[in-house]
Amino acid sequence: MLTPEIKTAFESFGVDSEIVSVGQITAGLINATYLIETENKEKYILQKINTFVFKNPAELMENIVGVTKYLAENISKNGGDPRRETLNFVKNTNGKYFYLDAEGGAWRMYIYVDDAFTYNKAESGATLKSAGESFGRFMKLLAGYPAETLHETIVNFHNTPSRYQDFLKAVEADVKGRKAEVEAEIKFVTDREADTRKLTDLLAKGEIPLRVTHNDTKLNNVLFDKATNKSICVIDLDTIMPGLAGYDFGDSIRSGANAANEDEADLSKVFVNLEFFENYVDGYLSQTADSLNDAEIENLAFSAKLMTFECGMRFLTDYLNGDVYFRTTYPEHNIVRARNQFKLIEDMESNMDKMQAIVMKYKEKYSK
Ligand code: GN1
Ligand code: MG
Repeated sequence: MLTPEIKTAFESFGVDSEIVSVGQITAGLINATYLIETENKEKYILQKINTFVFKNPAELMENIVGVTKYLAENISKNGGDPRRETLNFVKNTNGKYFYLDAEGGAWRMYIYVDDAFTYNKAESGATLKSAGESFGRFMKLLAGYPAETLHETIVNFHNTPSRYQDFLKAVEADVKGRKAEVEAEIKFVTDREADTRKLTDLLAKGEIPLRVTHNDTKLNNVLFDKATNKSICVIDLDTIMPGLAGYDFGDSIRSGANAANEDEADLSKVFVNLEFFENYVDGYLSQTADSLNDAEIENLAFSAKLMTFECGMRFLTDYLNGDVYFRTTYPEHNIVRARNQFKLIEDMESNMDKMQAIVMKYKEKYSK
């Protein structure tokens, strides 16, 4: 599917080889992603950045290029392979790391990490453990990064109280007349309003710190090696910003410890897989137990519930707004996703004591 706009965008990066094939990767819900193979066998990922979601591609790419260069240096110092363990972006012939097309579309390109794959749904606990290690290591590697130089690519991205206000506005506006059919889901959200403030209150009181976080840690944002089945690196770096450890931990659990895909419509298949949860906690705390404070660790299990709540509420908000944010492939897609997340929350609520005990077990194991 080589369109003229893909060809022009690719050529603007000055690669000295012709395109032989283009495939679209549809796992992500925001940007348009293409795998480009060239005559000289090099493969690239070319992405059209969603500028409805990311208003300032220049600042976004400044964050990403800064962070990936920093990671590459540290990976090399530690004897790793920066061509596999982080993304490597290609400079455009305009001297920047992105290209603006005639319609104002913003494009960027990085070298494809070959012999790798992603999971939309985990198949074994080992996958979760490996993903937990990767996201834990990512946070640890970025502990020394100058956080004040990072731009806020989406303002209030994980500010759950502010997301709750957006939800209330969508209910009030009801632009698509869908409110009447989702009264039960609306009540599910308003019943849990008090939860929305818990982490932001702890931050305001200084009990948990801001860190450099990834903020979009769903399982399919980790690359796994085809040969070893181990995680190689984390991708989808658009939302790297100062954030809370719980955001990254929680969003991974929301996606990776769900026994089903996030858009599974059969809710009997949706529940928290406690074995997967334990494996992720093990991998994550093996890397981070020493750097996180007690309040951060004590709120990890709650963060899993909060991130599931926030995401479900965002799906419901988007459904009410007429599906303007997340990529959907059928009209009920967003409400199916919201119901799925709400079912997962109910299951987490009944298992919260067990989840908390698991976190405390690994805190004990890995704290020095
Ligand atoms: C989006 O880009 P992607 O598909 O990895 C979204 C996340 C949601 C996720 C739900 C920038 O992630 O916040 O949790 O969909 N990213 C953005 O699947 O909004
Ligand atoms: Mg993604």
